[in-house]
Order: sequence, then structure tokens, then C-alpha cells
Amino acid sequence: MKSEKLKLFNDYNLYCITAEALSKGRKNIEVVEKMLKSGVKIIQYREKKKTLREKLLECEKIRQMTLDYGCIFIINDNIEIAKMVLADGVHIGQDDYPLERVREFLGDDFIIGISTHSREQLHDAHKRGADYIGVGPIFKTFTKEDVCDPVGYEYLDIAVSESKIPFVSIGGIKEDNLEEVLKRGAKCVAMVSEIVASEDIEGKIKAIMDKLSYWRDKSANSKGLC
Ligand code: 3NM
Repeated sequence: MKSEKLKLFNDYNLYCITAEALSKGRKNIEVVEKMLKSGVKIIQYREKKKTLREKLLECEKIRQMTLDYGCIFIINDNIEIAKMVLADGVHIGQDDYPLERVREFLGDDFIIGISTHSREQLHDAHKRGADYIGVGPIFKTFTKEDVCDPVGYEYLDIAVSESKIPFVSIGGIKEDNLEEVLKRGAKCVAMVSEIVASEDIEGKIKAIMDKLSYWRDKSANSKGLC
């Protein structure tokens, strides 16, 4: 059920995103397999330069793999492919189809996430019925073309206090600055280059997940004390 899946977005999880060009010669399927074996629970397929046919074939495989591991599968931009492979959701940008139209096309059971870069876009995404929002880029990133300047902690703090739906922090987040972001209230973090460009993807994910687990436990304990 969608509401069960969305709980993962509020529970100190790592949201991994593919980028074959940065993956040091490894294919997306190989990288996704490493993510799944390492226990990642949310994966987004994001490829800007491949043909629709190539994307569809990869997404069909990843759909099966993610089902086998009980992992949420989100597809960036390509709403038709998301429908064809029965992904769990899509992630769209501000310049993609209007969210209401994407909802009409995919139905209520699909998770729809949208990138936001300002308070105004955050509230707009709420009004339009997004299930979660991307909040970024928190730090400078070289992964996304034409991305705006970092929104920094200013917008992250706004998302922490004003978002009524789960949000995923993104942009330049690394193992080394992860805890700064968690300390400010983020509960789901997306990473591209830090994971896919790592020589040791499993080791990198483990180190990140250890930090996330520490914060998950800390948050559970502090709630227990209330
Ligand atoms: N979206 P990395 S930043 C895909 O701010 C994407 O909406 C962003 O890559 C946004 O983890 C970004 O390598 C790229 O910095 C994030």
C-alpha cells in the first residue's frame, strides 16, 4: 500500500539514484544489484541520455529485482515507462508535465515525487497532491545539469518545519556531510555520485546506513522519553 511505502521516506532511509555515466564502467543493473544486496529500500532510475527503448528494458529488469528485494522503485521523468513496468512511483521536475496530469495518468496508487527548490514550490507541490518532495540542492552538485545554486540549510530548515509530506534531501550529500543534514531534521537522503562512483559501493552504503541507523535509534529513543 502506498501509505506503508511512504513511511520509509520518514524513517532515516537512503534513497539511491542511478547514473551510469558516473558508475566507473559498471552497468546500472550491476550497480542496482549492489544497492539491493546492501539493503537499500528506495531506488530511483535516472538516465537522461539513453533511448526510451534502452530505458524500458533496464527498468523492466530493475522492476523485477526491486520486487524480489522488497525495494521501492521510482522512475525519473518517464511516466509512460513507470506505467508500463508498474513501478511504485515517479519523480518529476518543475518543468515536466503538471502534477495533476501525471496523477490522472498514473492513478492514486502511484507515488509521485517532485523536485522543489524554494518555499513557494514546496507549497505548490502540497496543493497539487505530491506524495513527497525533493529538497535541494543542499550543497553544490556536479551531477545534475542546469541545476540551480545550492539552496543550503535555509530551504532545508523551511522543509523541516513546513512540509506536511515526506521530503528527500538531495544535492552534494556525502557520507561526510550526511550528519549535518540529519541534525537539521532530514529523515531521507538521496545520493547519486557518492554511491555510484564509489569503488566499493557496498562498503559505502554500509557506512552511510550505519549513520542513518544511529539517527533512527536516537529519534526512536527520544520519542520514547516523551
Ligand atoms: N536533483 P549528487 S540535485 C538529481 O536539487 C538531482 O533537485 C537535485 O547528485 C535537486 O548526489 C541532483 O551526486 C543531483 O550531488 C544529486
